[in-house]
Amino acid sequence: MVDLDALRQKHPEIRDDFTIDQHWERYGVEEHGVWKTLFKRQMEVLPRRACAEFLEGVQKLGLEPDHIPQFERASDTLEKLTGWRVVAVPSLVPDDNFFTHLAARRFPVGQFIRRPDQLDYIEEPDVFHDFFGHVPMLAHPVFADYMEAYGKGGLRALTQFNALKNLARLYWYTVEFGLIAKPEGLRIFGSGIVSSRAESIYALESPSPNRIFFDLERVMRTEYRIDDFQESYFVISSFEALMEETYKDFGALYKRLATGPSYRPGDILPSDHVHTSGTHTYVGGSHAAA
Ligand code: HBI
Ligand code: FE
Repeated sequence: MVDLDALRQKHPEIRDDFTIDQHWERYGVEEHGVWKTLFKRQMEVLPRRACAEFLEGVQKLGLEPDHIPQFERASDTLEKLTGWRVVAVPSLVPDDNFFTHLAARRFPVGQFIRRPDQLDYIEEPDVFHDFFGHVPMLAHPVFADYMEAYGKGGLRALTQFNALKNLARLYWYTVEFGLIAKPEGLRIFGSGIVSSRAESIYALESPSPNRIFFDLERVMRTEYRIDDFQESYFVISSFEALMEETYKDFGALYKRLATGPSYRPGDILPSDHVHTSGTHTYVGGSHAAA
């Protein structure tokens, strides 16, 4: 949960919408050095692993290898492409605030960057996870539409239905950890994967995880873990197909989701359209031989 007092303590200038000023001039050599190290590592593993749309986004935004981006300048470029802007936030913001920003085509990006001893994993989204992981995909018009629709859906899920949990799963298994099927093979678009060197390799090449073709209700019933690699990845056929999903009747869907099963992250169901089943798979609930 977000501790509002601590946040206001640390960022007295924080605004009602939880945005702060980036103060780009305050980043020191060490912080730009962490960006430089992470950027270089990722650009070594992402060609032939990240989808072309992500790599094109990095290029269109003119992301510099050696410096943390200037949000205002990058937003001017991004806004011309898809109407999105980036706003600086201290870290996680409350759900309703997050969705309100997305619905207005503003992407909240953590202003801080992880320390050199935290290169492989951090709990809270920092500027590298948020900007390098999320912002390049916002340069893609259809994905940019999906993210706005997600924000609007999030506000509805919060206010009209008690369906935040289901919607958070949809975000998790697409925006954060989504894969896409391309003629040349599976490619990554999820931010949690593209901002992690180890998971960029694991998600596509390890025999361990399941890779299951996307189904909206299946994803919204599937739990997820935040502290380890994913046990299952979901595969979309195109960003257009993902966008089409948002036209479905979510009211009826939420009603169905209020009852019925939730699935464990590693489950594979008889109804699943499986791309590859992992070595740890629970087939139909029983523990398959590893
Ligand atoms: N805040 N800054 C930030 N970034 C997020 O990704 C984020 C958030 N608050 C809430 C939230 N995500 C989740 O509730 C959604 O993913 C559902
Ligand atoms: Fe994220």
